Amino acid sequence: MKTALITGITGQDGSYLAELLLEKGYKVYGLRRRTSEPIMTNIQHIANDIELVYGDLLDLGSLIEVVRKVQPDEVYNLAAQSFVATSWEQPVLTGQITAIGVTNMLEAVRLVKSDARFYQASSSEMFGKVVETPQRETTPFYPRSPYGVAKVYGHWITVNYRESYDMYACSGILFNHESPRRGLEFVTRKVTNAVARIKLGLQNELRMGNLDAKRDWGFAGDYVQAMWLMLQQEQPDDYVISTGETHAVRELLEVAFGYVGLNYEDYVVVDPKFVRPAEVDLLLGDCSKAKEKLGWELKVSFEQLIQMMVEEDLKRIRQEVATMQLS
Ligand code: NDP
Ligand code: GDR
Repeated sequence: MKTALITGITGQDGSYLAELLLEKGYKVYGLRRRTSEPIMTNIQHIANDIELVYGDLLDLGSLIEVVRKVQPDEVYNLAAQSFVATSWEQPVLTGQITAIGVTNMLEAVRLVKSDARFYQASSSEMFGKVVETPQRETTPFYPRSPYGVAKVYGHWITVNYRESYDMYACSGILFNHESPRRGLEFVTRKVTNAVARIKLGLQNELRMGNLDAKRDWGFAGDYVQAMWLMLQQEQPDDYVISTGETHAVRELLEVAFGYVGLNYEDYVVVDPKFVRPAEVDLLLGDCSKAKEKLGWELKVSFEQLIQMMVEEDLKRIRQEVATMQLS
């Protein structure tokens, strides 16, 4: 039985990855922070199958202790301050967690179990300003937010540990991926949650930022497969994971509102509060290397993804309303 350690297990990707590794027969450990609100909605359903260990990416000592205890064969470093908008409000903390946190995790692995395979959650936000389209592994980085800058650091330190210490360290450059477990602050979930609330008569307006930004949106369940595949190869390498399709935020609104028979223009208001100081205008990934070398495949289309998210939000909100009416 292989043992995996997942940082960021309470987040969207951590929960899907934990499910995948459990299916494959892994013993799964997840790093958890001591926080004031320990609900952990995304992993409640697998709480008995995984083991949670306390630690924080900001605290090297805690990570060393965790790696000593877990003795992982594979480490998936998914933890980050991952919301781009917040990275302007908390640029230093974002750098500490999303950049230096990667070095902390790599150091813990190097010092305690250097033969463990390491996955770093790199991001298409590293491409930032359009230099080349579609973006691929060789496209130069030009990050446009403190988050993007921190991810560039995390990416290169991972490459550097691979080259300096001969560690099996990979960096997955993942484009946006979404699911019903996506945080409510991210644009897809903000929209699908609002569509469900508007349809059920609980809300009548949705305030948004830049509707012209374009993203390459895939399904998180498909993307965690790629993370696992990257750690099963003979040689460590870096891969772009994307759908190869791009859609404007406006199209996301059309599809999500359209799915419940509504016109987004009747509800959406552009609010400067949600417009970012610098924007990434266009993301479109070329994942041909991952398809060819990893045999990775995409299963869920953009339309299916948005439909799945609207349906899940409708279901959850209907249940919440029913529970409130009963109590
Ligand atoms: P989430 O925001 O859903 O999850 C982030 C996770 O990081 C949470 O489990 C959070 O734990 C944890 N975390 C935050 N700070 C710390 C810390 N100091 N120490 C330990 N854990 C911490 O992110 P996603 O699941 O969407 O993304 C996973 C990773 O992939 C992130 O690194 C993200 O930047 C990256 N990425 C995501 C993409 C996407 O489209 N989803 C695309 C490309 C990259 P807690 O519950 O305690 O807050
Ligand atoms: P992103 O995702 O910044 O690409 O980072 P997000 O869903 O937050 O924004 C996508 C695009 O939508 C525009 N937008 C809005 N965004 C939000 N959140 N709220 C709004 O009201 C709104 N209106 C318009 C944004 O300006 C942006 O252009 C995500 C995160 O998961 C990162 O961690 C990850 O690395 C990248 O995807 C790839």
